[in-house]
Amino acid sequence: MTINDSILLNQANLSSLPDSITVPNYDRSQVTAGIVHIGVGGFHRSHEAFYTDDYMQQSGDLSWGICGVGLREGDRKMQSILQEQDYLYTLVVKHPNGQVENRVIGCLTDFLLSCDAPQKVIDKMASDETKIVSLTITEGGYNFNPVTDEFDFTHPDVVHDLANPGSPRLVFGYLAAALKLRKDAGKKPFTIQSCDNIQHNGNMTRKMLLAYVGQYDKALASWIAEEVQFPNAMVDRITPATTAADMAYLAEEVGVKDNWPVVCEPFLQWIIEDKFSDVRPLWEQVGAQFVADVTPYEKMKIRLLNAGHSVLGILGSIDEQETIDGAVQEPLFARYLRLFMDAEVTPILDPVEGIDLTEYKDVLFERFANPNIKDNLSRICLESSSKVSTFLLPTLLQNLANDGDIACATLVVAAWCYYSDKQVNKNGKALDINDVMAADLHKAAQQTSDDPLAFLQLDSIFADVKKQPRFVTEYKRQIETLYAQGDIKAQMQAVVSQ
Ligand code: CS2
Repeated sequence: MTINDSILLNQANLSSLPDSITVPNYDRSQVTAGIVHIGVGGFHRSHEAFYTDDYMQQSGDLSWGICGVGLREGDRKMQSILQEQDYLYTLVVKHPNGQVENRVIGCLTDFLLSCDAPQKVIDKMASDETKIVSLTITEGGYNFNPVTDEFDFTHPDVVHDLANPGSPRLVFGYLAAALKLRKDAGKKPFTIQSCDNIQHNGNMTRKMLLAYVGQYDKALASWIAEEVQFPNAMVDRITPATTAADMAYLAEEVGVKDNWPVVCEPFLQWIIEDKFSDVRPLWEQVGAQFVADVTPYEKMKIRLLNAGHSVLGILGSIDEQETIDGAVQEPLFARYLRLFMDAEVTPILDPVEGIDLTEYKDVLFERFANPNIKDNLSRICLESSSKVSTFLLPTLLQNLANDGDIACATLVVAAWCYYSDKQVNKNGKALDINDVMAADLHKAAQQTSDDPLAFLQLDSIFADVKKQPRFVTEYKRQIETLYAQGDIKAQMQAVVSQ
């Protein structure tokens, strides 16, 4: 089949799609949007949207459509592609054995861009239909200082939003404006549901929103504190960035022309605290787990999976690895990662009911090794300044306090400095670095030859760890060797052989 023979994905063509692709079994014209979701990236579309679509398929309860919202100009491309496809997209689930499941997800009902129509976004969130506002705005989107965990009022967008409450740029301005409309109308609030990889993501959202609102409207802040629920949740499904090859596969082998499908692994998990401001979808009917306290699950996942990704991402990038599966199939990278998980993370995890940690780690290795999920290291290293602070440094700090092992994590910090300074891999190939702090990271890292501890000057990241002499000594040793020899594998080998 050629791309010209493929059928364009849209509502009118749904019934003509090939049999090999599953399509929604519900009447999309009857769906109402009980959820407004901010940050419609690949992960939202493979995870919450998948669960919600599945729930509507199985229950027939059509009040859980999702209205997407983009807060950045960069979301325009996704918005216009999805709009052309009547908000339909294909989820391509790739198993390690080569089996592929293709399914059209139908629960997205609309997509608003806040930069075009801020009031429309606020009104949508405030409307009676909306029961949940969910978020995947990345770790950096919560605007907290990672060292103090306090709201960063110095951020230029926050200054803007406080002065322009009708057309905010950040999520907090939208949540605050919509909740104010609800409060003034005497209505119930919506639930605010974070789906980002932050420990206690609900508590963090609550704390940041209350700090922001408390700055200018104490009465609204008290109402939010009393009435709005922010369930913590652990979210999981590896979802690499969509590539041109993914679109070509759908067009040429399946016969569907989809301009922004999502590819993901079969594994998925969502563990949520059962506290909602109003009604919610019965996601437990389609595999989500509701628990009273999500703390041990989220810590396990973030410190093993997400930190494990960063370990492979940063070390692998300065070597010559391109993808997570490629890196984990190299024995040295696999041994290093396992040592990090066993010696530095496992000792600080609390027991998790129903989960055998050894098995959990074995499954993580299988997931990372899935040869059909080409998860590029440039995606993994995207916004490393937030990821390292959230996924890795808390483990390092806990081990420093407990006299635990720190060699693996410390070498990753040294490697991150080298990566930020050189910006090329060991073969001289330019690294694709995307980080709001990229310029600061580069500037600090560049001074390493004169001062081996220069990178640690970045207080918003390292203020706590750099106070620890044991860390500083180990970091200095690692960074001096790295700058003298430029051989990351030799240093990884030395760590695993210790
Ligand atoms: C990754 C996550 O962004 C990252 O660094 O670790 O996107 C990861 O793939 C997901 O959290 C998996 O659930």
